[in-house]
Amino acid sequence: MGEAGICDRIWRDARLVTCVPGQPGVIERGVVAARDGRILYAGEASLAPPLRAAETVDCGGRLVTPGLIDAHTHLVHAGDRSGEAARRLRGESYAAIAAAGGGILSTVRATRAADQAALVASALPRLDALLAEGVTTVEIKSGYGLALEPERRMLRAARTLGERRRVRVRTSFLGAHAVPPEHAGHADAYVDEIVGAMLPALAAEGLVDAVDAFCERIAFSPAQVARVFEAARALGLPVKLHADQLSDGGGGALAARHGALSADHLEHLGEDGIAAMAGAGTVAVLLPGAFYFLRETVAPPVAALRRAGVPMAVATDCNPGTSPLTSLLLAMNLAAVLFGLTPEECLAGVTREAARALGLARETGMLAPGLACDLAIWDVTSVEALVCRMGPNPLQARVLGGE
Ligand code: DI6
Ligand code: FE
Repeated sequence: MGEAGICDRIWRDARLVTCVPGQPGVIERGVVAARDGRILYAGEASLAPPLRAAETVDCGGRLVTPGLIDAHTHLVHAGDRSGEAARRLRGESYAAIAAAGGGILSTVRATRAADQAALVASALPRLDALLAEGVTTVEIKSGYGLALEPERRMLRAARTLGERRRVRVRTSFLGAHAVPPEHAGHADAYVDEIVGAMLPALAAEGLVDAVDAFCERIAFSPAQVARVFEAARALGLPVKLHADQLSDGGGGALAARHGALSADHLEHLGEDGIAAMAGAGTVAVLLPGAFYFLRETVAPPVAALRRAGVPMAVATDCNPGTSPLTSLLLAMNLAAVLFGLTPEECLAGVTREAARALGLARETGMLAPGLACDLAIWDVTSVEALVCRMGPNPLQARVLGGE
């Protein structure tokens, strides 16, 4: 504790949910103490060491959780694909629309045409919607540039968002999202460019916190993804994967083999993939917004993931095509209703497990000594009341790094 529990700020009379494994679901009359942006103590007031602080915040019995973490977003993009979604509702398929030049490539055209300031300006309202619901950490992917210059603009826009708002931003380079038109029919040549030119340059500029890829029949093969992952490893960067979303392509197992932080989507994940992920400690990031918006019918194998002890995170997948969702609270509700997660699993999925999925388990995601003091303070008294509603935003305050 050091210096007799002197701290900068104390939050008292909280109903605390620490999300630390083994601790009670809710700690009544909890207290959180922070110094230099880090948690000194989080737990029952009656068990706390003597604490003295310049400022005390009375939580009035409100629920206090770790700040929320959205571990999978495509927040930075240009263009509008709502017309395309309406065509899908009239019966056209995602694949047919993509084949006719729509889909990801339509967003690529719009994003390539946008400068960095425009990318930041269009992403800010989406980011603000997340922050208004208690998000303190957000992952942002590239992947709509698909060439060095526009991918760099997307990643710089993501970094700029982190400077314009009080939020921790983690970037993922998703050059292997789709094959760009100039390489149509030559995916391997595009992968050559990713591993030989794009990734090394962007990593050298400090723009890449992790490397992602889309492993799917309509995107990149396991062998192509493996090349991208090997290039990431050579640069010391962690990897993650869009895996088994539309078909079982062995993506979960591939991610696990490469020690991935996470494998995301996983609707069609098979038994082998589950076992491999459990063995590797790869987090399953569930994205119920895309499942809902694409009107999918095969849900990820949540019961089997739970049995195998695979950690499960929940994220928005905020993107213009398959999950135009800017509410992590609604993602939690969808994960409960559509995938069968318990309210506690939903909360752990946007805190502790989401931090793991970003390689931030030692930084945030739980209320425990030494971690960043990232809090969300809610005008509700139970975790159920956060998850089992659609629309209300009970956030009362958001704290990042003790502020
Ligand atoms: N899976 C998805 O659901 C999104 N990307 C991906 O790899 C789709 C992105 C889009 O349609 O723009
Ligand atoms: Fe995605």
